[in-house]
Amino acid sequence: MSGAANRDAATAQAEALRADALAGLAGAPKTLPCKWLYDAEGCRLFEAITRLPEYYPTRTEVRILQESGPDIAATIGPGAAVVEFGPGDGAKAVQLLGTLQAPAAYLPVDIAPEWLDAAVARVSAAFPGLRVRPVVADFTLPFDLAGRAAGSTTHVGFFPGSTIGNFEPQEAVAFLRRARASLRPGARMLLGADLVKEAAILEAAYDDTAGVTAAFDLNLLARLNREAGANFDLAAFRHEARWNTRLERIEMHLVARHAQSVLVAGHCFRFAAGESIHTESSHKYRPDRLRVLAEAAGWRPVQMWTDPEQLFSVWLLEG
Ligand code: AVJ
Repeated sequence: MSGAANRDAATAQAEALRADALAGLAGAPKTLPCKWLYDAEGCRLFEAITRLPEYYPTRTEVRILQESGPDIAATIGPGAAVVEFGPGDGAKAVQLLGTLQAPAAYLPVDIAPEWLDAAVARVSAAFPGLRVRPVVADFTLPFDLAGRAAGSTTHVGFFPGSTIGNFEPQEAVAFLRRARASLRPGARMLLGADLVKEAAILEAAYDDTAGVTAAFDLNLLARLNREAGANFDLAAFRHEARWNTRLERIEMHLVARHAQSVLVAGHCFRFAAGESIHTESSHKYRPDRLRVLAEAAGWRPVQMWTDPEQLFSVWLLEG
């Protein structure tokens, strides 16, 4: 991308952040979209979260992918093109591509071109002969993959990490339906989903003793200060992880320690003592509910793999 195009993209992003902040903070309850947690500092903190003793999802999913690798490879067969939605640093793609038989291509899809670079570099280094074609697109909207994979390869969508859990259930169905429409007919989808479990395990995973998740959550306020003309006092808010029993989701909240006013881009927002900003929901699924959700989006679940403690699930769906 040219410098000018990068600057335009950055300006559009700053405007979208400001608009989302003004809308979310004007609501009752106050909310901020979780996608804004992932600036450079947020990505670094999220990486650190994945290595915490309390944060079981990443290591459990990696182990499931390892142990069910031969099974997954046999079901998918040779010559598939892997289409990954939100590839992060590409580490999980390297693992999957390493287990598949002669994969034909890797197509990481992300809205931010600079976030695709890391995945492209990592996968290209690990598989020098592999066809790697990044796709700049917002995967929460419909997009076209036509012509991005060689010949008659079959597509395998890859959506690991339980990112599906950050959508509201009806948004998750919409995403899965659009993903199906974007992939070739006959495509498969490999989906990671975190499972419902004891509240204590979940709350610890989202509020670790080292305070990394708290720093990750509070960085959103620091980002608004840096990029959206806000004047949040970070010491006046504390991070909280709440298990919502009814909606079966972990919610991250930033709770005001005392009554205060905050300015964001010239607009004043008042907080009562104890009032919170809801910054993220991480839905957990029971296998039966995930099955219903996939079917509502037109997919057929063909296999589910889990770990011995049934903490996490990896699904293979057929179109
Ligand atoms: C990997 C983005 C799905 O919800 O578990 C981790 C994000 N938030 N700790 C998750 C997250 C707080 C994570 N996702």
